[in-house]
Amino acid sequence: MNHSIPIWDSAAECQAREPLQRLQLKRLQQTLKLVADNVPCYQNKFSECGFKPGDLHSLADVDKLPFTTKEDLRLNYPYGMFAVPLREVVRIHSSSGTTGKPTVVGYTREDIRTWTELVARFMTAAGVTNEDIVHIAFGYGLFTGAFGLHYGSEAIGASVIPISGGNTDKQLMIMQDYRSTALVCTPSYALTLADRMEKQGIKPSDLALRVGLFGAEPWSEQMRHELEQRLQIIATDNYGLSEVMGPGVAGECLCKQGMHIAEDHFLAEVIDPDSGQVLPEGSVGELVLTSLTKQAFPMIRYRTRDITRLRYDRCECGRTLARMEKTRGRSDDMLIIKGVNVFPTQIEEVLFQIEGCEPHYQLIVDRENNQDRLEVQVEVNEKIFFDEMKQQRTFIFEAEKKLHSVLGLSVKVKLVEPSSITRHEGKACRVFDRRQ
Ligand code: DLL
Repeated sequence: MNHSIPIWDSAAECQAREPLQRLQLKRLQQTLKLVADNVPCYQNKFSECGFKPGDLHSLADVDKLPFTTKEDLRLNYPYGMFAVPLREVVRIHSSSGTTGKPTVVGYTREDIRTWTELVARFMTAAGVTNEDIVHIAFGYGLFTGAFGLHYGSEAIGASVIPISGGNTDKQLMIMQDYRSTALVCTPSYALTLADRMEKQGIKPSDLALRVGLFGAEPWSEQMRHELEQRLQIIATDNYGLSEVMGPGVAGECLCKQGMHIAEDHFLAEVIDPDSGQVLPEGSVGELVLTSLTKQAFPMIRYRTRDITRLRYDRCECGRTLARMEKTRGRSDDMLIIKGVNVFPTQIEEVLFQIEGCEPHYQLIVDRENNQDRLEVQVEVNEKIFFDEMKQQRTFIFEAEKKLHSVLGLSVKVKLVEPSSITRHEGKACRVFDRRQ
């Protein structure tokens, strides 16, 4: 074990698999009893498939349990899935639903304690200590990002700057003056900050930043590289979703080889999104999560729609908890173009490898003469945009060729003026599907 890397809760994070699995089984049985006694949605689901909580004797039996989907949460809006009376709930958050009603999630005091611990775990894994000044640029509000990271930072003893989202110039002023060392936001907002710095002539050495804790949206390894170079930081990834808790479900250590899942609090499975079958270890598929300790809002086999792969080998940092690969995105974000599955992150990876490409792009999907058409609009540096046509043509040719070879699909690349694509303050929105 590498003792130079601090671990927040080594008893939990470095335990052997056998005791971990015993703990998971015990906690799963308790959770099943909790929902069977208190949540009508689960009572109905269990009776429909003839399952009784006492029937679960091993973790392998988990596939006998029904899935929970976002639709279940919508049907039980707002409080129907809560397993405790509201007087025991001390906090309510909501998912960032873009259509229809949001989903509502609740926390007991104990749930907040667990959440705080799990965020402190991954922040410590990313190298944050009580010496750090943590700059939280997630929007404070119903979104779980800001409050989650805020409580975790305080538990570590770091100094928190709850600046919240937006107002990029002020962010940069505070970052310089207060000497922020750890930046918390979405990767796309980190990029917006880097762009603004460049515009204002602020150099990374004018700031004290050394680490970024980025999450809440998919981002590629190329984007990581870009952020590390431009901000001169170590950029780490962390994952979570409000339905399951918020940030803290999984996070990277400094080895940056996948995000450690808090398996003592969540049981993770990977399934085939079409058949619902559990896939063998190491397969790419949809992540399904079951909460093992949550009180107010337990989730049984929640279909996250996020596509990833799990690995169970021991990490160089000494943690034994399984790791999930950077997610390629949600299966709902996956575009199907002329029958080919395309994730926006695949396009991002290709674009960022091309000389002169700026890290800002958007995807426009349309239908022409009954044929799907994907246009990739991308910003290029001023030199290419305002220079001779020849250079532009070369860029387009190279981008279209590389995209074709990675996606197996012809796409049209259009160069757009520097700074013309909307910058993001929260989660990026890069896909415009005009086929519907
Ligand atoms: O985004 C929770 C969060 C806040 C995670 C801050 C990390 C940091 P929701 O708004 O409910 O919750 O969105 C959850 O965002 O199902 C994924 O599709 C996506 N997502 C979250 N983290 C990552 C990540 C928060 N690191 C949805 N990589 C999830 C890729 C992510 N996608």
